[in-house]
Amino acid sequence: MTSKSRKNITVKAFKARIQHHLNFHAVDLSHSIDKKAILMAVCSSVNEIVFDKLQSTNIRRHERNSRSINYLSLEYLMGRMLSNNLHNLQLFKTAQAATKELGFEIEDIFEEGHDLALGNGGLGRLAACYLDSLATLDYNAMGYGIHYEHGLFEQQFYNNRQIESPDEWREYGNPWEVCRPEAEQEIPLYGHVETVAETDGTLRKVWHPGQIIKGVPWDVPIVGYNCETVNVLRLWESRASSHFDWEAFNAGDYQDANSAQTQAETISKVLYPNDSTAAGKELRFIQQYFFCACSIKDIIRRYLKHHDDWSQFADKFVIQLNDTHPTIAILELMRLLLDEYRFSWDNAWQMCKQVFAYTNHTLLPEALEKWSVELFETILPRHLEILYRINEEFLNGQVDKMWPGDTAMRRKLSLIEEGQQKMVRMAHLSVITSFKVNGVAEIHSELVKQDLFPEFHKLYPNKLTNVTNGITPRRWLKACNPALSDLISKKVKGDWAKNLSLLSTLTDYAEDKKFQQQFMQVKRENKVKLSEEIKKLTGVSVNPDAIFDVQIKRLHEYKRQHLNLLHILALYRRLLENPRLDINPRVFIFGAKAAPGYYLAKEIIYAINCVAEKINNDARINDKLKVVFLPNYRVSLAEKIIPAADVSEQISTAGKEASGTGNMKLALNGAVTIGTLDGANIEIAEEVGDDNIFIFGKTVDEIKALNRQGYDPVSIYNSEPELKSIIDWLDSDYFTPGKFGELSAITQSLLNDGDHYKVLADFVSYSQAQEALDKAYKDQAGWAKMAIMNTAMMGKFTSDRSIEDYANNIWSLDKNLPATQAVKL
Ligand code: Z57
Repeated sequence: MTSKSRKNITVKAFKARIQHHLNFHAVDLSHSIDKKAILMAVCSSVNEIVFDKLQSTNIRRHERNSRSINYLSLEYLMGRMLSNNLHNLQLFKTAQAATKELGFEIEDIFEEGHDLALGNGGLGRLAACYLDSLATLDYNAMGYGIHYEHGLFEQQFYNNRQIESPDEWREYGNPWEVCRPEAEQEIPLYGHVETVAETDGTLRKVWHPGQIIKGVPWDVPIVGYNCETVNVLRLWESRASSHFDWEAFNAGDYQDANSAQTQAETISKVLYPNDSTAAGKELRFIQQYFFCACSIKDIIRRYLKHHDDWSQFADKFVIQLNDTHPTIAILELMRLLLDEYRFSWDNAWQMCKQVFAYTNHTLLPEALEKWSVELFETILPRHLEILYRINEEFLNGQVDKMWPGDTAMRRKLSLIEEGQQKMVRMAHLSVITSFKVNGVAEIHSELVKQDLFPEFHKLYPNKLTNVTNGITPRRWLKACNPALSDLISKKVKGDWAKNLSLLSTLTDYAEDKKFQQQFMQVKRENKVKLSEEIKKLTGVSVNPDAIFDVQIKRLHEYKRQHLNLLHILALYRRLLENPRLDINPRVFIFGAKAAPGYYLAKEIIYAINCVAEKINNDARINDKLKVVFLPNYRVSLAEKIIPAADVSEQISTAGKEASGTGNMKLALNGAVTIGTLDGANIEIAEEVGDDNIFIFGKTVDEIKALNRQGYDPVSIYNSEPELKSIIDWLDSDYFTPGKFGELSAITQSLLNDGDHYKVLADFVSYSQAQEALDKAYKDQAGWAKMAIMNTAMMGKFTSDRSIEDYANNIWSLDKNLPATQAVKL
């Protein structure tokens, strides 16, 4: 099929295809069609086009032999696929009309789809946005990850507490993947290393693994927006290999054979639910190695299919490490080059230094991965030997040259941390090997240079750099907010979803009364829709004319959902003291999952739910305040909340949020940010201007100064009467009748445990910014102008810009020809 006939596919033809697939799924068309069946039939109809495009993309790629970017990530938070694929294929309206003729609203069909939740939060969603942009910009890109049987857990609330249950995303099959048995891999684990003397006297290392696991690839097609490209996300599933103990099986020892299989399948069973903390579990380490080894072997297989020597390898492949999670890929490439392909040490090391680049996503010490030497020794003995040699050459070479005889410096920079238990520092290995290391927002990248890796920055002055994160405007505006998209398209000429900076023409209308009214009318319609969803999910009725104030992100102390909670309590208290207090009605909307093992995060959820219950049922405050915590926050829920948000809460302790990306999504949809000078908030403020954002709180330097002076939260508690009474209130049984001290874990962390994230230090400033915001909302035209300016000035934060930054400054990708000039097939 040519691109022309694709574009012209009629409603009639598309409907016929859906019917064909319904037939194929043996659905009796004389009866009412089940929603799941129609979903599957629509997906199959779309897939006919998608896989056809995938084929021609592959042929084009092969002909051009272009350089490829290989993105290694433990997480991909894809969300639902159908709506996005329809938009990217320009098929949305056609599919909408075709399904309508079959008696369905397309939105209802989308609701039947399950999120692909193979990630935790920002890092995983960033990977998904980058895949969208890589395809849209027609870069030769491949994503590699794990085909988890269970993605991020589902969350419910029971008695105000979080309950987790397993994510069953493949329960009824996943239409968006295809198995590729021809590319499966065998992965060794455990065992020992033998030194063998060759006939010429040289020594060779042979790893005799104790176990072999099979990696089965599943390919998810990634459809570019309004272009010919379809790339692939390749996800590895673990299975018992054919080297599996059939002897034991045949000898009747079925139990043993079966348990080996169970063990093998355990590797890709479940995603670790921690965000910004290292799990430190043996199975997690094996997951990392398993997927890196599969991916590196697949990359080599793809290269050797078209080349008969290694001379072009570093020209044709660049490998991006998404955080330190895939760092072990470095040692696996070294091992294969040395032991399988018989490279000299120097040649193998040169090769590795040319192909890897690393993105750092956090400064939090608890997230910086370390694995015990002991674990390496048991599971990857050969990799440990290679690591030791890299370390030796690094310390005796570069480190000794820069800091001769400085043993303290050697200890500090070594790949091995000495101590009770020797640990391998994965970030150090990534930094010394990679040709570029980037942070994810300007301030974060500066802190990486100045505070996290100052010595590495001195050793390699051109290595550390910045690429500010971005989000795809296809999912995060065009698909999730059709009403605003239509309004924008009336004013903005050209394909703004492909060139987001075009939105800046909206600044011309920021003070246009009619446009302001239309813009706020769209916002109100979105708020009405969200109100219905809130009612459905929580039973709480909210007023669409209230301010919708949104904090949606993982639950973490550094993100300070409890600072938001303290301010809600302040408002509640003020209203009880003066029921006629002149504030805008406000609905506080939370969405957040807590890692199951993160005690305080779960206590914060519990506290917010308890306070919400009290406030929502208190007739004295005349519905001026509502608090809702929406359960099971995930990509598809974000797509409903974001278009309806008036206020975006981005209130992390300065220096702690590497970038944030939810901040960008909310601003793009016309929410006004209240935030600290942290992560990408700083760059958002630069774009929208100080008049269109509410900035509060201590700066990074002020937080550092506080730490130097010695921070004393108790003195703040004692000197701020309102804050004191709120904290005491939370400590009483007011929100948990009859149960005293039920919420004291939080107050203790603030008062007795040092208030690590400076909640009390920022409270007064936050409360003042909230007052200014409330006042600003009363000026309807002024608020509309701010909201419009936010949408208009988000051009910088498209993930297309981020990907062009990576392509130009890190990956050196050749710009592919526009698809219209592509070789006709
Ligand atoms: C994660 O979601 C992030 C960093 C991590 O180290 C891990 Br583990 C998970 C987040 C940051 O916290 C955000 O600030 C950032 O925007 C996001 O990664 C994408 O870079």
